[in-house]
Amino acid sequence: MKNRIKNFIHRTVRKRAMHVTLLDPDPQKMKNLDKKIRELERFGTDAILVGGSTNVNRQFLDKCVKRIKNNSSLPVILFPGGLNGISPYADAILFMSLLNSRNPYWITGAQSAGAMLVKEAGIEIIPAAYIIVEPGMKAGQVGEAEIIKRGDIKKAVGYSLAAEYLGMDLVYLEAGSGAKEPVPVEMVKAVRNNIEIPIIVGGGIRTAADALERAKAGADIIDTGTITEENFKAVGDIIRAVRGCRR
Ligand code: 1GP
Repeated sequence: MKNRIKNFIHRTVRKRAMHVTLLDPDPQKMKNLDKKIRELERFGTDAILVGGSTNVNRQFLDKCVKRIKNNSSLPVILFPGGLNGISPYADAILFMSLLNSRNPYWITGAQSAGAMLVKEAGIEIIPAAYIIVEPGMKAGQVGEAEIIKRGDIKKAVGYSLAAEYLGMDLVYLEAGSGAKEPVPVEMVKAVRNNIEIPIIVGGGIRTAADALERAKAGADIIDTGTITEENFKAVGDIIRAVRGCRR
C-alpha cells in the first residue's frame, strides 16, 4: 500500500507521541539482536530506524533488516548515512537532505546519486529534512554541517519552515548520537509552533524525563539509539513516557 508508513505516522501522532529506536547495523553491535528486537517491541517502540553511520556494509544491512522483520512486526525505516544505507527489505526510507550542510553533496548530491537505487529497492519514500543542532557530534562533522547553536532558535525555525515549504514530510532535529545534551526544549517548542509537519527529535536522549519534556514541547517522534546499548532498561521507561504523552 502506498504511503503505508507515512499514514501510520500521521495517524498515530494525532493521538500520542511516538518512539523509534535507532539501530546501527554494525556487526559488533549486533549481539543479542533478536532478543533485543523482541524486547523493544514488547516495550512498545513504534518502529526501528536502521542506519546512522556512513560505513555500512550493504549485505550486512540486508541481513540486519531481515532479522528485525523475522523477530517482530515493527516497521523498519532506513535512516541512511550514505549510499550504502539502502535495503529493499525495509518498509521505508527517510529520504533526507541535510539542510544545514556546507557541502551540497549532503543536500542534493548523495540524494541524486542514490535516487535510482532507492527506486529499484521499491520501498516507501518519506522525504525528510535533517537539521543538525549543537553539538552535532559525528553527524555534524561527517555532514559538514553549519551547526545550529543551541541558542539560535530562529535559525532552527527557519530551516524547519523551509523544509515544510519545500514539501518535506518530516523534520528531524538532530543533536548528534551520544550528544551530552539533547536538542533544547525551547527550540522544539518554537519549531512546533511554526510548522505543521511531524518533528523527530534525536541525539543524546537518555532518560524518560528528557524524552517526555521534548514530547510535551511538541516533538511527535522521539528517537533513541545509544541508550539501547548503554542501559537497555532505561529504554522501556523512555518508551512508556513517550507513549503516555497524549495529544
Ligand atoms: C542519532 O539521533 C540519533 O542519529 C540517536 O542519538 O544515539 O544519542 O540516542 P543517540
